[in-house]
Amino acid sequence: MDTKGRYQHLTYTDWTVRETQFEPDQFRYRETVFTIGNGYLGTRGSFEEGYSQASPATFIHGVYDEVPIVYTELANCPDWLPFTINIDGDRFRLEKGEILSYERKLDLRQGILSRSVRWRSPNNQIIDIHFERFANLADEQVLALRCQLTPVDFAGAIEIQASINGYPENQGFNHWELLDQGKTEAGVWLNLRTRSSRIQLGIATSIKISGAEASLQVTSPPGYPTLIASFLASPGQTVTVDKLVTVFTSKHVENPVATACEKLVQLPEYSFIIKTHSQAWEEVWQKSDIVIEGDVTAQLAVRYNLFQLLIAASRNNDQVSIPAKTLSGFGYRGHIFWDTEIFILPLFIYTQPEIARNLLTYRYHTLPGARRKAVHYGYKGAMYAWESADTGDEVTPRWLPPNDPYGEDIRIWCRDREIHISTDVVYAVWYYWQATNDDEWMRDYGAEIFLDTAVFWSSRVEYNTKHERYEIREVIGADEYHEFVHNNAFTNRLVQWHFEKALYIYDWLYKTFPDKAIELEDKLLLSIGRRSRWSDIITNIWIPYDESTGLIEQFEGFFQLQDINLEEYEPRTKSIQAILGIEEGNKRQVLKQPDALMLLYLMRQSQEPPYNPHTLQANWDYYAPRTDISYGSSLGPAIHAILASDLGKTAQAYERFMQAALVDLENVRGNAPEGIHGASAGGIWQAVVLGFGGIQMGDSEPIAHPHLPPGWTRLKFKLIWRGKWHEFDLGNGEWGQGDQGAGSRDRGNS
Ligand code: IFM
Repeated sequence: MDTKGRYQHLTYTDWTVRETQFEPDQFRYRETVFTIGNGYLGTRGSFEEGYSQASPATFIHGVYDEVPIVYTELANCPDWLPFTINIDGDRFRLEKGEILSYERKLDLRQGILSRSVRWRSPNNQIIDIHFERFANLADEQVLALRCQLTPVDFAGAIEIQASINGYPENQGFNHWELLDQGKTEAGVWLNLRTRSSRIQLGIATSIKISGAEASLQVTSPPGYPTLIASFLASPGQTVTVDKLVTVFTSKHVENPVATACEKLVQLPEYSFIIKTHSQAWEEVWQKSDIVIEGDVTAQLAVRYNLFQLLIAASRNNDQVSIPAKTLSGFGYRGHIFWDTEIFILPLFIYTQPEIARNLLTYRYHTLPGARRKAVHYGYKGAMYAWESADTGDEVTPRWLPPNDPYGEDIRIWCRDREIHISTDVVYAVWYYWQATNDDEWMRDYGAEIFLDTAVFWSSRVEYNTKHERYEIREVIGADEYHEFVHNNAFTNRLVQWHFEKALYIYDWLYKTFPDKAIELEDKLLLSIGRRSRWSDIITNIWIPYDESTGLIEQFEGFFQLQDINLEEYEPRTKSIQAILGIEEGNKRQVLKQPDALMLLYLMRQSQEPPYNPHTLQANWDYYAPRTDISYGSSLGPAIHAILASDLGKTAQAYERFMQAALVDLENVRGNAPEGIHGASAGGIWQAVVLGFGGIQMGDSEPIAHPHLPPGWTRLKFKLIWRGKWHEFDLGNGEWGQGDQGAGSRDRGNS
């Protein structure tokens, strides 16, 4: 903390995030920032020695367990980090003794978190301590932690304890029951099971000491198996302790504890594991890296956001998806939203399509849950959950307690009304297919998702006989400040688009895979009558849009609401909803996040109506000033950055972009402790590639129309389009010339 009570900012180089002071007040936010992972699990950046302010967590994809109110949540798994150091009776803790130097560093290129501390113990002995840890990207059930200890000015006895903590908590609730624990020649192990979902987890650990003769012991208090090593060290002598961990669950193997123990015995040396891990990262970055020259903060922040998504996406499991807070925090309980399909998927579709396919196949596996939801609400087909977890059933809480202890519980309507999710999913299915030409996947998975959600919409859309038009009533659009609206333009236009593409896919399937078409026709009851209703809806659904002015009315009656001037509320630190209350917010023309503009953004990709530069300008002018962009949803700023950039609004575009890019690194919204803002991170990829890089997917290949922020001298990235890689190496020219591409030094495609 400095003299004004502000915390010390992190420092950035191209590939590293550095913390140069220990800041006890920033514990939980920095734990989020220093999250590591490997697509199988994520581990928050808690310190090995443990602190009462800490909120350590390891989340493994798919390990959900029941919980009151929110139905199910990702269970915090046993903590593999505990590692204590005792020097001559003094236990190493940063708030005791004296910190003589300190640095914590996340190396994004290699996915390694490290910490170097020179510490004077209360007994006045100085020691250098270096920790490093990683979740192996090359072998995902393997975790590694190294601790190097070098006495500076003393010779003496050091004892270390390396443990597994079998009592992890989800904010006070422990999901695990201890089944058994034990030791083998290699190390110690724990066997646990989640209380309701009955998922078994086996975890085993070993230590290896080099640089000193050590005596080893095992102690096994229930649920906390521990390996203890004692040794003597003298000034300048470095002793290295390697703690290796293996972790399996019954979601993947039959006998997790046996598999964890067998795997532990077979593990190679730490140095070999880290080498294969780094190689795996090199391959990932080869595909997904973005190089920015001329702006080191933007460079690092972009890589940081990509890193957090790359560690959150499963490479080997198509039954799971990416939660809104990735695998990095307790926020939203590990539930999956439209954040994945609309915000995060493009990074994967265009740089690692096999991961995008996994993420979309999760939606195929959760169709049964979506069908149950449709039945529950009295509709047909598949109605996706606003918040989804392992089965696809709706897990949005119905009620949430207020912050005020005397307040009323708050009804959460998103589960009932925020139904655009069903089309958000197919939007991503469509673009995955366009980018990959993966006809087999479309035949086996995508088509069923597309068509059964169309069946849902066909039962949800209502015909208004008075106005002779189709309508969708009682919804929440993308803007969640208005919770009960009719004919939300965003929803209605996307549903129209959904039917257009569903009919196209149906015809394609019939021509290309007639057997599959017949199978789905029977399974989903796709009669001619049903399909002709789809065509009728396409022609006659009402989209509140004035072609003469280009202005979209967010929903029926929006323009009649009380207007607002957001500047009158400045300076502030809270959202408009927190200031006005839910009811009052509902009555004003104020948005939590882009809605009509979100529709234009989604249609911008294919330049379909109502997208055109004129409507974009008209709607920007109207809606941007009425959007609570800094305090509303974190999903907004990246989208505003792209649209502002399209409109030549240089300063605003960059400001919004950085607001999104630093949302977690600098805790811009104050809620980074709850976990990484996954959608915002995905929006960052889109802002750089589709926004500043101006990539348009033409019919044959992607083309850049760059308009880089001032100061960016180079922007370089790769995309894979229909099986062929395209490299873009763009330079800066005039800012804000739309898609003139001035100054581009696109070195062509290869
Ligand atoms: O999906 C979002 C929503 O759009 C705004 N509220 C938070 C959700 C999860 O990120």
